[in-house]
Amino acid sequence: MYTQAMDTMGKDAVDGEKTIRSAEDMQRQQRFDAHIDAGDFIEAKDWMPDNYRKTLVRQISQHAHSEIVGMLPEGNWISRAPTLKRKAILLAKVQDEGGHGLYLYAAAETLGTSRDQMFEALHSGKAKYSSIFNYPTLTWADMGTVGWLVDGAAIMNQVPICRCSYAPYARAMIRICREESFHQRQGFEALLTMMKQGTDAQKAMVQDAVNRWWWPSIMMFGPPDDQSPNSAQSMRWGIKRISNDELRQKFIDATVEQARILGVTLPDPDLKWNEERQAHDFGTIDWSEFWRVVGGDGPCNRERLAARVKAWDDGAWVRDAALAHAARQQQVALAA
Ligand code: BYC
Repeated sequence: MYTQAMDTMGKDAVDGEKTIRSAEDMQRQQRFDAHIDAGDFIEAKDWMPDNYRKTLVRQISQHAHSEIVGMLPEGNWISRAPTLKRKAILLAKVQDEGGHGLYLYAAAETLGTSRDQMFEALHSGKAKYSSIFNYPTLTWADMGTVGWLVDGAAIMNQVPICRCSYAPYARAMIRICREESFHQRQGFEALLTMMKQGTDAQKAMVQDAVNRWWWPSIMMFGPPDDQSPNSAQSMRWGIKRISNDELRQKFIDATVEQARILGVTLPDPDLKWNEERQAHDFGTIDWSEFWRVVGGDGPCNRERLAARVKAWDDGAWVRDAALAHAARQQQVALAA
């Protein structure tokens, strides 16, 4: 029930192209390939291969679920934010994440999948969402750290998706990235305040949060390229523009300097500049932890899914009322 181990909505998408059945199909396929090769965008009304569609539904729906589940660890702190200003910022951020989920569900719907199908996949435990949201937010410093590292990793991963070949996804990502950029900065600023003006206990709280979030954040980019079954085809289709490992490296390189400004230590003794590579070397990532969390056995997988299912069940009366109201409005319009 709680596993993220598969997403039936498009799992077979990665196994190659659908068999081409007719000369007309072949022409469409050639036109599609030519568009992709030219770097053109594909719109919802355009013909596309089944597996391209399924891969997009898989990725976009997982992305939407991540935004919605991602509201939970932060929502936990709205009532406990230390000042009114921090509460207002956090509230706005969590609302933004809800909005991102909606843009993304809407983008996935353009591919012919209903929102109910996507929710059903999430609630039944079939669909994946980002591993990062299965970790607990234990202190207020976690809020700043999630903004700085988690939103920072999200932006690094998502900016290239603004150039994804599927136009409705790319358009949604442009707005999302602008907002994520604000989220990352507010997280960094919250930590900077604690590190520069805080007590020793507050500084220790920040360091502890960074120690706990660093490795899960660099796992967010997904498995290493040579163990990423979807990458080659998604890169060929222009869905992914930059590989998991390249993005992870860019994130690490950008974050080291920010950590220095904050005055925190990143918890990796092997992290050091490599002059030859012009990049940072870093320690071994515990991929068994990543796969355990993705497989449903992280610290908070059960709690997160139970919270989503409860929210869905508790909201049933709102959906029923909205449908009843819409039906009545339609009756009134017909009678007029
Ligand atoms: N967690 O072949 P790969 C946010 C799965 S929202 C869980 O490399 P792909 C934010 C992957 O799905 C963050 N599962 O896959 C929100 C695949 O399994 P399936 C979410 C992961 O798709 C609120 C298998 O591992 N961002 O940042 O080529 C507040 C093999 O991987 C993860 C997005 O969703 C993971 N971390 O590449 C703050 C961005 N990584 O599906 C922040 C859009 C991999 O074959 N998505 N898996 O069963 C992507 O860019 C790509 O889907 C990924 C994975 C880079 C994540």
